[in-house]
Amino acid sequence: MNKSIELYKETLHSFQEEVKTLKQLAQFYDVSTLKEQFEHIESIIARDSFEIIVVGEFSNGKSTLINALLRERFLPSSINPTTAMLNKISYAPVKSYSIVYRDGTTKQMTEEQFKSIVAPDSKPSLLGNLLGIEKEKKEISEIREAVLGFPTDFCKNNITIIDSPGTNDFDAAREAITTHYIPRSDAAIFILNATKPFSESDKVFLSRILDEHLHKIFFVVNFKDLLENNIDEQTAIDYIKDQLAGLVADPKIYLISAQHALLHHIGTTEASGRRRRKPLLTLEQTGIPQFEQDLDHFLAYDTGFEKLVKLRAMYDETIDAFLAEHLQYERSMLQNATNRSANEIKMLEQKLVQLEQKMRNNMDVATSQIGLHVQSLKNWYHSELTTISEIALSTLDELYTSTADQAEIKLEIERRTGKLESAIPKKTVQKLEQVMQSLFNQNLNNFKQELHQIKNTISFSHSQSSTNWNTEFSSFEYKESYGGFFGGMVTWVRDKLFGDRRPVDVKAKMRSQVMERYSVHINSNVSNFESEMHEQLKRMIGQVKKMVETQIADERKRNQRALKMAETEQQEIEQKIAQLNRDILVVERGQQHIKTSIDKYMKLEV
Ligand SMILES: Nc1nc2c(ncn2[C@@H]2O[C@H](COP(=O)(O)OP(=O)(O)OP(=O)(O)O)[C@@H](O)[C@H]2O)c(=O)[nH]1
Ligand SMILES: [Mg+2]
Repeated sequence: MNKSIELYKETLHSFQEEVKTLKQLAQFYDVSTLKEQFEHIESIIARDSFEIIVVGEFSNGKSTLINALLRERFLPSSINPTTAMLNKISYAPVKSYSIVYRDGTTKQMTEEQFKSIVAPDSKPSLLGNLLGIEKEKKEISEIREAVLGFPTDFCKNNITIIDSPGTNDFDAAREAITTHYIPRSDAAIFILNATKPFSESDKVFLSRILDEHLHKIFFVVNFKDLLENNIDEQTAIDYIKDQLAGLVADPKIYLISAQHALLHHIGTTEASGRRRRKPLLTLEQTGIPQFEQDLDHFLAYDTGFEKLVKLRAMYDETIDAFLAEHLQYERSMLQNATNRSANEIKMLEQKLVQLEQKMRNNMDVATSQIGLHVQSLKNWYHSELTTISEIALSTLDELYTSTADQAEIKLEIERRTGKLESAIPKKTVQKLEQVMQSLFNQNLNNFKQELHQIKNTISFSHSQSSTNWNTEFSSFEYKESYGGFFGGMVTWVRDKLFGDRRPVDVKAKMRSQVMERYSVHINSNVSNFESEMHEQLKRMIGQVKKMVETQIADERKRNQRALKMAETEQQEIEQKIAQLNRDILVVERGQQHIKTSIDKYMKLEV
């Protein structure tokens, strides 16, 4: 049959292997529609026979044409709609008739039984057998198809010819043929009627056949004998060619008379003894010999080719859908996802670095301003001490008399200055707080806000919960150490003032005592205070700096955890993308492989 049957089988085999892989992939990606499509292709590959289906409107001569090819009135035919179901005719050494029911069961039968079921109207039932007809009709609805054997060379080499029921608009049978049988067939004989060529319904039917990748179609125009002359014949052919233009490239059109050819073939050998009409056309004129020759050639040489063309078209369509709608689509989605998280990570890192730098600058500025603030603190402290000293001396002047009790005076001085003195540490703390506020408050609030924003970005993308953010910057830990300084100073002053009891000129002595206590040490006290304030502010700024750094470091750590998560996600996504890339490559290579092996086969065939 085929010049290259081995290569054909080889090509089909590699096709089968590719489809198997792809079916598994479709299953892996859970695309059931494609999986079904691949299974359908598999079923076509697995089927060893070549199926050629005869289609067309009812009474166009489908059954008669097949009979002419078989050279026997094997299938029933009549002017009424006749063929009621699909008849599949394959080679068998002796004629055989069987019916396949919808439930899958098969029933062998005699020719008579078969004809009464398959074409009940072609053989008028006895009037009294009305019940029988009803029964037959009911039976037809349960039948899926008839499988017939016939001893003919035409069907040798696994060729099956299928006679289909006639169709017209909105016909259920047509629907079943187009949706169920056409996609399975490898080629078609489309029968038209020369006296009413290419109706609108023919056109609709044809476009559906073409949609199903059935591209090998023989256009057979029957009833040639009913045309008056050559001019009519040419007109019919031209009209059909016109109609097919744009739908089918280079269509093969045969003008035939199936009935007249059949009459020629049956000749005098027909045993039935029925009355025969004298053939009006010669066998050559029936167009059948030419058609037969082309069909034979096609069946002998081109069936494998046709099957592969059809398979490749279905395969390409399925692969394209698989690639574009599933694999490549999914890949681009995942690629977008990785770009997004990579950008987020970069952005967060950058923001933290910027914030850290900004805070360092703020600290530097604050440190450089320490001197300025210490100067004003020092001035304030000096004036406080001076005021206290003045109060002390004026109190002595006011109260001193020679009879006055010295202890009383000292007590009064102590009373008047004590409140002011003891208020100094508290006031100093307040002043320091003011200084810190003027140095940092705005900065720290901004810092807080900015860090918060960064955290939000992180928690938005990676849902990390924030901890400890409510640490307040206002609770500095400088009060204790500052209190220590003043405590020491007060003790020292008290010892100086009240521990000494030398008997000298009483007022002068008292005055010098007051001076010693309140005035003499003002400058050294102020200078101690100054260096202490300097240290304090430095320490406080250092604490703020540490706090900021800790906050940022914490954020960094958190960010790093988020990064790790993002990276793991990214790794997963990248793994998926790599998997998709591999699978896309598998699909593309498979497609290429099929293309080359089919091309190789076709080169040999042409
Ligand atoms: N004059 C003439 N009549 C034909 C020709 N071919 C078929 N017929 C007749 O047309 C009628 C219909 O033929 P069938 O073969 O039953 O047509 P069909 O397409 O199988 O019809 P359905 O099975 O009903 O769809 C029959 O009476 C045939 O004898 C032909 O070439 N010329
Ligand atoms: Mg028929």
